[in-house]
Amino acid sequence: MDLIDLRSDTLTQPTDSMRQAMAEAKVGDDVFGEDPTINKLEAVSAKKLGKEAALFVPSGTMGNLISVLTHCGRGDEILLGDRSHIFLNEVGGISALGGVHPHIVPNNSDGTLPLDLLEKAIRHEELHYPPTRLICLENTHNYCQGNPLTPAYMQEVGALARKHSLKIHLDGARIFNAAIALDVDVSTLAKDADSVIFCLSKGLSAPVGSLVCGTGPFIQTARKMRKMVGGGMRQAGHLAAAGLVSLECLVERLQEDHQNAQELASGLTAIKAIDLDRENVKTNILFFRVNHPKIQPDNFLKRLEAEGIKILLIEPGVFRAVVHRNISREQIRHTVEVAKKHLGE
Ligand code: TLP
Repeated sequence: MDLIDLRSDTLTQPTDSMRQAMAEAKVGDDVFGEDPTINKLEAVSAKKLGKEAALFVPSGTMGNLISVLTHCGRGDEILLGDRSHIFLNEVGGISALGGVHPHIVPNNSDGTLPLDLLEKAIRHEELHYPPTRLICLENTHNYCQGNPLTPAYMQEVGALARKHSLKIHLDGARIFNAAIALDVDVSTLAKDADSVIFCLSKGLSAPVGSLVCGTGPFIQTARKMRKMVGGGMRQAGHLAAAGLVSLECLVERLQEDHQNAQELASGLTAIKAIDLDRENVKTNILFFRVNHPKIQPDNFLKRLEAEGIKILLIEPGVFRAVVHRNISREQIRHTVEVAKKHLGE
């Protein structure tokens, strides 16, 4: 059996039709705004997300950074979850490069931020305080087991933001997974956010790329920020061509990944030594712990690797497995069998 790589959905390989579209793409210099394939991807993305405009960027990390830089100036404060990707996994870029102060609010286990704590965290005008400008949310919420935030929750945060004249940025790296899981249009999830990023390079299988979406003026400034951080690409239409295939052909199939994640969750939950919150597996991401008297987490990882299965030990004692297009139902079943072999029934 081929390697079963469950470390991330970023590992998806491009499809044959993507490779063909990349080879045949009409391209131009995007810094001059002259790459027709990028222009098309930006227009399609903006329309899908229900925003006026969009900007193609190399990565989700850069998309989030550019969005925060566009909303905030040096010394401004943003509110974000203590489990959010921007806070945990983006090298502190918003502070290091933007001088933006992160004010963290503890995430609920479903990835939401408690509204009362969020409101309490908003600063009033006072000599000693940095001004609060922005609330950042994440959908699906990676470190909260890929949980999708609902339109109702987005609306509540939207109302809170408007009440306090704050903006909302949504890290929607996996927003299409959220839309599929909740059976809503992606634009419904984006509606209350002033800016949204989404990634093509995760479950949607494109090799590279993310989009920042927002109002026309926001994207105009974001384009300048992209240039500033060195993200102005040239004939990147070859990459955008793959992204168009993602959006046209690979969104609906995310459902398959969610079903396979259910199968994996149900198989792993049946193993006594595995502690997994099965009810809260809603998309393609599973988190679990292994409580075995003789097998320590590092050792479990090594045993799986020796059998051609890779997962991540994402924090001490906590494993993450992410299901994606290059993982078949048969590989899911095999993974469960291998886990059983080592941990017992
Ligand atoms: N997440 C990666 C790792 O960085 C953890 C993964 O394997 O899940 N927002 C969210 C919610 C993400 O999960 C990620 C990537 C990003 C932003 C950043 O995207 P890239 O990798 O394109 O910079």
